[in-house]
Amino acid sequence: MFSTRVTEILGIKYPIIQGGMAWIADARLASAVSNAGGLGLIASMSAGPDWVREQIRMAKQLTDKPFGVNIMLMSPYAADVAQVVIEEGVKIVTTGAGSPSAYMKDWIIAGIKVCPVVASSTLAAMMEKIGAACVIVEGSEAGGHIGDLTTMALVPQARDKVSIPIIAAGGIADGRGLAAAFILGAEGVQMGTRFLVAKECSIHPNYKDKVIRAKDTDTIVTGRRVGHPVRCLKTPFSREYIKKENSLECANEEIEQLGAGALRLAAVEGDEDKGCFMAGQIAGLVSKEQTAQEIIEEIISSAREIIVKAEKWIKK
Ligand code: TUI
Repeated sequence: MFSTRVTEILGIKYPIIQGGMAWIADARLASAVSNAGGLGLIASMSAGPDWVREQIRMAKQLTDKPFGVNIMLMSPYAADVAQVVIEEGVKIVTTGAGSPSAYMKDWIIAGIKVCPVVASSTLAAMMEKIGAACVIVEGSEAGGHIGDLTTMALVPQARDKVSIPIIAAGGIADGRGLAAAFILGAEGVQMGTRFLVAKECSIHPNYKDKVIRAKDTDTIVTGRRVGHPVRCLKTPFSREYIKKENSLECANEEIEQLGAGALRLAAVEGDEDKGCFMAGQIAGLVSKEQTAQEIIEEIISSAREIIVKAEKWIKK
């Protein structure tokens, strides 16, 4: 056990949540993480409400442990999926890339524990006010769509603004990250990049390979100009994207067009030229494929050891 308010609220053994990665987080990955004692999430961005419903039903077959659904609020299907989670009796919902306020009342009435992802302490406080069970605060080290603040700056500032438990995300991939997050004021962590290389993660082998080979400086942020900053691995595609973003001759529409579908091309096709391989700055630390259970157990035992021995850092 590694009990915190987060494990108690979510009904899980360890305070480790798997990121709801679009086009990536399906029933297979979510159930593996949940079976290992963490919280697995199914991402809803990938397809429409029918796909999500099917994945929820599949996850119910694959695990008897709690799992959740992540709703990407910029998705054209967000409102439909918001309804599907109620119909299917999902117990935990996380949201990203916006405010879930329009759906909160219905979800709370349905008994759903809502954990929004936010990128500022102001929004964290707002989420508490509208009934969030926990808040996931995500620093800009994270992969995918990001805000401006780093995890190091964001977690303690959010801690001072809310009473509900904080789950830290962005730049966390091992026991040191978990221990550090606790010291900053979090009571759980969410990890995406580390779970990209889980054996149960069905992304294309090229994607896993790129994450495993990445070093600390191998991610960049695309999409700042069009207001959708996305952290991904440096590839011919992302370098070209940045070049076009920096070019005055290139219209915003052309830039938006370039990004459309690129995540699917990376995750499903492993397309090295046109794919957008989203990953966090911590990718350099991720060095091998392991089962979700191996990942979680390694992180928990390492964090436990670090926390117990923490006083060694002060000589006197
Ligand atoms: O949502 C994510 N990460 C994502 S979503 C995604 S799919 C996508 N693909 C192409 C372009 C854009 C997205 C890939 N990665 N993380 C959670 C997250 N939420 N990070 C930051 C935020 C956030 C940002 C602003 C949450 C709320 C927010 O509020 C703004 C507002 O509406 O006030």
